[in-house]
Amino acid sequence: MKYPSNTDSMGSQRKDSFLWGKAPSTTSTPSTKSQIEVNDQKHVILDDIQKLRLEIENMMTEIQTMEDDDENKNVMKNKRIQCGKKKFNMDPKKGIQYLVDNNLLEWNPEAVSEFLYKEEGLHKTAIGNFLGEWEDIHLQILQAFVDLHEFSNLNLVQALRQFLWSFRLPGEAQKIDRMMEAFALRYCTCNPGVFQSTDTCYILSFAIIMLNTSLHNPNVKEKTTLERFINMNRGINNGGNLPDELLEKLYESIKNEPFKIPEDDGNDLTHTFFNPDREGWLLKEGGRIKTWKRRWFILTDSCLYYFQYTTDKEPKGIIPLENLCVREVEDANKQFCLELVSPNRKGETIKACKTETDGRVVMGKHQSYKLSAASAEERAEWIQDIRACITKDPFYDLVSARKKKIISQTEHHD
Ligand code: 4IP
Repeated sequence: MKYPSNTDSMGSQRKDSFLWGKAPSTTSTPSTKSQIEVNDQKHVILDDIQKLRLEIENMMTEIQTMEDDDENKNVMKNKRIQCGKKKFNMDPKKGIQYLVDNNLLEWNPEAVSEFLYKEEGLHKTAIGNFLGEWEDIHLQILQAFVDLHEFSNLNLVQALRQFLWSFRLPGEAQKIDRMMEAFALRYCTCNPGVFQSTDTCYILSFAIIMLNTSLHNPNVKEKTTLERFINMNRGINNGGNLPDELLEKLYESIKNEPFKIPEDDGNDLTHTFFNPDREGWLLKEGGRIKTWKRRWFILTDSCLYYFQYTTDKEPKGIIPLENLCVREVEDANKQFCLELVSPNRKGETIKACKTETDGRVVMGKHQSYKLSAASAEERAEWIQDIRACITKDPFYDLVSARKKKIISQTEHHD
């Protein structure tokens, strides 16, 4: 930084009269030698003061500029963060990429997981999708994210409540598997000795999630009893049983208070726990009276639910897909038709339920469900997703795989 020079071109010191309030007399001549010395001293001090003044003034200007810049910088930075968050909610990977590119986030598991865990305004569905990616770095981020949860001295239901509130579980079985595996590992690390193995914790966690659906999903008519819950979990502790008191406590906890599930992306999923496998408009032909009705279909939990409006809480009808098959079918009046039929019992009424206009819930009367999609692509996607649902219930598959693993391990030890 350059300061104004305090010496003139002749090298002599400039005298600053301003500081003294009045101009030094140019006519008076010092009468004695000591007076000359005092005057000289006075001028040196004057110069020093002036120098300091200028220095302070310059510094003030500099600080002011810096403050203005900082303010601008902060405003810009906040705007970029907001923009990154919006991008994240639309496309998690792109959002994180944007934040990293703009030096707003470090690209390492700790920094990213902390961002996902603490930052406000992120959609929990987007967090779930990002954490569920299979690349190595995502697995590390998932690990770091789970490690941010403190589960010490919490029972399994309390820990699950915390965990399942911090993001929304994606619908894909493999992603759920990875997340629940990481959860079980973390829970067992925080609470050593509660379970014989992380597999036990994993299986019981699923049993609790399913119990939650059973007890609080209005569409599940047959509610799991405590006795059944205990029976379901026999032998999962590496061949041994978990204490009945523990299971009873967990059961009561879920019964008294369902899991609070994040719903931040506008989807109405109050009737189900996980993301639907597919949802969209389809035309449906009536069972007895063959009129076509436009209905909003949701495919989830191996069932097809249909609603009159997307915002309806109660479905008009539910078609359990168990024992059904789906195929393309031609129709004289409608394009892109697909049909749900019972392959073994042709001509029989399909097991389903519907709500009559007076509100009564009755058995469906369809021998087949004929649906019409908006395009050939949509029809193909519906068929593919329905087939995937019929052949595979991810939760039961995941749990039964773990149970088999435990059984084979115990047999191996015996
Ligand atoms: C009705 O026709 C609707 O298509 C119903 O669909 C359908 O019930 C009825 O089938 C059918 O008779 P109208 O409205 O012209 O009377 P939705 O309930 O979606 O309104 P499904 O069983 O398809 O829900 P049946 O089988 O109840 O007669």
